[in-house]
Amino acid sequence: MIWHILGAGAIGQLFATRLIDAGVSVRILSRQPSDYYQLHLLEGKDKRTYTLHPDSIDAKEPITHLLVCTKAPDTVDALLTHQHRIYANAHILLLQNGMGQHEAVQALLPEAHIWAGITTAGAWRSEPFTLHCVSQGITEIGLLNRHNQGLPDGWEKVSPQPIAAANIQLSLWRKLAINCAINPLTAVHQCLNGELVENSVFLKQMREVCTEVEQVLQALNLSVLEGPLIEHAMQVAHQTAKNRSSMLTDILHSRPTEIDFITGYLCHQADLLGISLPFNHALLEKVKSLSS
Ligand code: KPL
Repeated sequence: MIWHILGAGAIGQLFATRLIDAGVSVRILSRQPSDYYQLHLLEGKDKRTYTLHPDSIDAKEPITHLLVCTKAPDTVDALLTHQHRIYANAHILLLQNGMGQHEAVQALLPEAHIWAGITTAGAWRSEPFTLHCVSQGITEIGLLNRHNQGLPDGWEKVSPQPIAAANIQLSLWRKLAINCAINPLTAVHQCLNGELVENSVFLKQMREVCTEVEQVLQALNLSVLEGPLIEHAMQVAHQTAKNRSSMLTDILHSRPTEIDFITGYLCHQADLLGISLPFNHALLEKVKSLSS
């Protein structure tokens, strides 16, 4: 079994190293063909070097296990590039922020096993092949379109072991709710996560976002968190105080953001339910205007 990896940014590279440590063969789907490259992983006082093998676009052998760590908006285009090699019953694991892309992948690959994952692991790259893991985090994985209580092939040996989520939809909503509360506001105010709790104006806005998100969660009968969302969002903003959110990072690098798959997905669900979310709609438009 080989796990191919699509989207070898910091999270893709981190999970490549974890799979290699678990004894699993890994191939990076890359646009720049080369025989192999050395990846340096720095974690606490540890420094380890891994050899990663890219697969060129011309490679022919079928892909049976595919980990997707691209940005949510890039998912479908990235899969289309490799679709001719993807085995009909392949296992596809989407380990990304956001919601909505999962349905698009199911429509594209209707016979595939579609797994979804969320992670709080934190990693960043100081250079393309120098990866710093700042937090091991917790990873949850579950199968979206079939009944299964376990983990995908090879992932039982990954360390730290991911949680096999009994209801991954709930986990996705939990992560989405936190991302709705933090990411767009940090993008609009161009601030670090911690400033959302330190600045009373930003905090008031985060409360407004959370109140609206909770309306949608209640209408969908999803109990994703114990206690109010604002408390969890404040805790995450506090724990990641010095972090620049992924959405702000995208804006600062003039890259497309994941707003359509975070606040956009929330607003779309609210529209279907006939719920109005003025604050989140305004944030959606504001972030779109910043990234256009
Ligand atoms: O997941 C995140 C992100 O930046 O995308 C948070 C939780 C906001 C941490 O930065």
